[in-house]
Amino acid sequence: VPDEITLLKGTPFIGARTEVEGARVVLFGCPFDSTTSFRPGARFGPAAIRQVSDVLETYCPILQRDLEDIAYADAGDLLLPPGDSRIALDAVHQFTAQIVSAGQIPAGLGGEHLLSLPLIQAVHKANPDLCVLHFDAHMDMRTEYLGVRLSHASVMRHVSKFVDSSRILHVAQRSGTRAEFDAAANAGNLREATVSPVELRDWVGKRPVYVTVDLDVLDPSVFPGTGTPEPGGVYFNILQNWLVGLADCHWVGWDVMELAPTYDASQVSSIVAAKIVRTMLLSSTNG
Ligand SMILES: [Mn+2]
Repeated sequence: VPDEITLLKGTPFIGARTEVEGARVVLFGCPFDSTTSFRPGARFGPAAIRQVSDVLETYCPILQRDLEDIAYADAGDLLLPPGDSRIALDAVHQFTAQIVSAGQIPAGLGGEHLLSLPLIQAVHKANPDLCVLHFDAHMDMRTEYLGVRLSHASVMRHVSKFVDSSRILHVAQRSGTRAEFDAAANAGNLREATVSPVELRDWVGKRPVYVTVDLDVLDPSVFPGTGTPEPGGVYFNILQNWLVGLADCHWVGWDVMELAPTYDASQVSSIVAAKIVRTMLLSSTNG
């Protein structure tokens, strides 16, 4: 376990303050991709999201809300050691716990999806009645991947050890083992891509919600810049409408994971990721 948390400061996300104190939402980068099973590169995701974020307007005409009206900070990137998941997970957990104990909403920018685990753990500790919305192409419910238990293919399996399956909703998954899909069918906690924003909002209800977005939930034609692209995904507006529909819910944490910018020279994937971050900043602070 590292003695202290080290944050690397760069250009912040559009409109963000760099001072964490007093912010309602605290963005921070998790540049780590050591367990990525196919194509590495998600460690460069946080920097790419920030770099292109200036192309966005601060105003969202769908939500009719402006980033200028909310207090959010960009704390920078956590210094995470390549190749040691436990140290990386501990650092993310420690920093998330700090944010949560200050009454703020932690928002992680990935980085590989495994890093959602310590984020959700720290948020769950303060919110025992937490429910989790999981947008992803993949079930991520494997017990291990090639012998590795702490894998990005196992992240939701680990989450399900402390958040009951009835309080996890998997949305739009289209890739996984038969066992993963059978388990979700038995638990009744998988929704197809046709699920409406209202259905998702009603499922969350008044409970504190953590929203984890693995961006590969989007179709590779929309979002090719990722480590494990999976055809058959949703268009941008589908994902955005789901997130907009949650604007009146009680958000207590969220993340946007798995942008690997070097696989998309057009930078469209990075812009897609940045716009999803903007949407989640505005939706999570509507109340
Ligand atoms: Mn995935």
